[in-house]
Amino acid sequence: MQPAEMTTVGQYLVRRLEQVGLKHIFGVPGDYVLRFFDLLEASSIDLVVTCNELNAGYAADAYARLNGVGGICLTYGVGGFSVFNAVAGAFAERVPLIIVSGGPRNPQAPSRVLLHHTIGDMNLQYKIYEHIMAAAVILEDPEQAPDQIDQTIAACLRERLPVYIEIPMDLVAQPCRPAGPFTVDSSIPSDPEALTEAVGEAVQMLAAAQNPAILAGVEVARLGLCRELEDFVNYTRFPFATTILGKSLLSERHPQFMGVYFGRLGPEGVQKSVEDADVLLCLGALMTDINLGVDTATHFHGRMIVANSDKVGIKHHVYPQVGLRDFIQGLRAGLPRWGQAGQVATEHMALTGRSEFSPVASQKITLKRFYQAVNRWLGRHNLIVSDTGNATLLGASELFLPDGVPFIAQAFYVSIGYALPATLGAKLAAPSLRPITFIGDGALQMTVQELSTIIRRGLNPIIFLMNNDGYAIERVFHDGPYNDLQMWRYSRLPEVFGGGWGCEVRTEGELEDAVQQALSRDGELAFIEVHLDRADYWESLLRLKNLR
Ligand SMILES: Cc1ncc(C[n+]2csc(CCOP(=O)(O)OP(=O)(O)O)c2C)c(N)n1
Ligand SMILES: [Mg+2]
Repeated sequence: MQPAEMTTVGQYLVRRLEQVGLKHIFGVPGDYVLRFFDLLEASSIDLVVTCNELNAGYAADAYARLNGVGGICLTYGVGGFSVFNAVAGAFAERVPLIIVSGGPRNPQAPSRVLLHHTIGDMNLQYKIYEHIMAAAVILEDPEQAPDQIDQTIAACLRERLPVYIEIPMDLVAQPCRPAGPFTVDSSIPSDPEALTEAVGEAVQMLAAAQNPAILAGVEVARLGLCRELEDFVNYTRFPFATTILGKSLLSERHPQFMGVYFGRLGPEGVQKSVEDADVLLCLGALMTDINLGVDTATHFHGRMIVANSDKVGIKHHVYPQVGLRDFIQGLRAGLPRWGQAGQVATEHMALTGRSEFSPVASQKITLKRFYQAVNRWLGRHNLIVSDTGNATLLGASELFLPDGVPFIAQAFYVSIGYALPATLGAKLAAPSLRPITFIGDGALQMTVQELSTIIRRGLNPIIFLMNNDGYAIERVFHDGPYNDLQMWRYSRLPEVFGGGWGCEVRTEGELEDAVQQALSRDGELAFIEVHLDRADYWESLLRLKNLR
């Protein structure tokens, strides 16, 4: 090949990252990755340097949930190991992430000294990551590198899971063939016989059902099947709920929408409607304890059809190799319409609907009324980010969202501290939307530094810091001094980090004023500390505790 037709391994990788749709990548520099960082700086990709790698991971995760794919770039060892928890969360929740790590040197080249950021074994980071990846590779040979890069990125897009590419620092500038066009067939092929049998059995069950219902989950969004699901719901007229991880997949104002199913952790009415179904059709719902409200839904397996991205389980047996898209299309073609249209009383609307709430100025804020208050002014130009905790996920899951408002929460892996860096990633992925973020005081203390990057980039989320003086959700289950936190002067944080506007509120009147201020300051961060009673627990949490 003539030199003019060559590129470098580093440039090849950057080009592929551009081609799959990364407009931003999150990371922290270090010497093993600096040359690659230079290439990113010279590309169309905006390199977002976060305060630490864990935060880069959470930011990229949220970015990927909205953009379809996200990217992280970091140095070896100190960077790679720091981001591990965020990547494990992405793996658990099926988030497509491309992790690019610098490497000390080509592992083929021997060294007689121990290298910094390593503990001796040069393959250790790769070996650890391999377990939480659709594919992982250490690039070693410039001739093979292009194919290895392509195969690894294709696995990310096809399987909607993280992948790991380690690029040794001495390989970045080595010549390789140029990057041509790149397309990935990300459809999941079905075994025709398994598909026909699975559809046949499911149609039979659903056609005979008196009281069927759909439980839709996050894989529908990951696989880009929201339109198909909507059409299916409209056609069948079956009532539907979503899991918490799948919240806002479809319009929450749809007349057949029953609410967000969270088992015992959610509203009793929604729990009853879902669990009373004589056939429950689960579409793209991950069968996790949290999605199912810890332990409630496991006992109706005999009435369940569980279709995931690449298999269908009916009652107690499984059809492998059945793609979700094909299965929904098969059901759509085979099922008669259900007779009883539009009869679902939307439990959800009754709980948090706009009309119910009017603030009482001097009344102390309670959790339940806080989320009702928020619901009055949410609009289509918002996106919701929630952390995990008594004062956050349990309340945010009950918001009655306007159509198309994304809901981002790590609602299965539930690593606290996710929401603040996720706010950064989500805002960069959807710049026209203003994030509304709910974070517990415990969660904030984990990743608070990312306020700095949010301010540095001039982003405008409205962040509610839900201050209940400690790890409330843990207190419910088992209390001890370890659930206490140092009390910070949270509302002063914008000042500490150098921008935005902060305040603290205790009453409904103060909350109303703060929200008006935040809305009028449309172009900057608003940080509102909400003081709550220590013992302001959701009833559902207390119910769950009593059953344990
Ligand atoms: C990274 C991480 N460490 C520990 C936990 C265990 N954990 C779950 S919830 C929680 C407390 C959350 O406290 P806070 O954010 O203040 O929310 P609250 O329940 O008080 O509303 C902890 C420590 C976790 N989920 N993730
Ligand atoms: Mg708390």
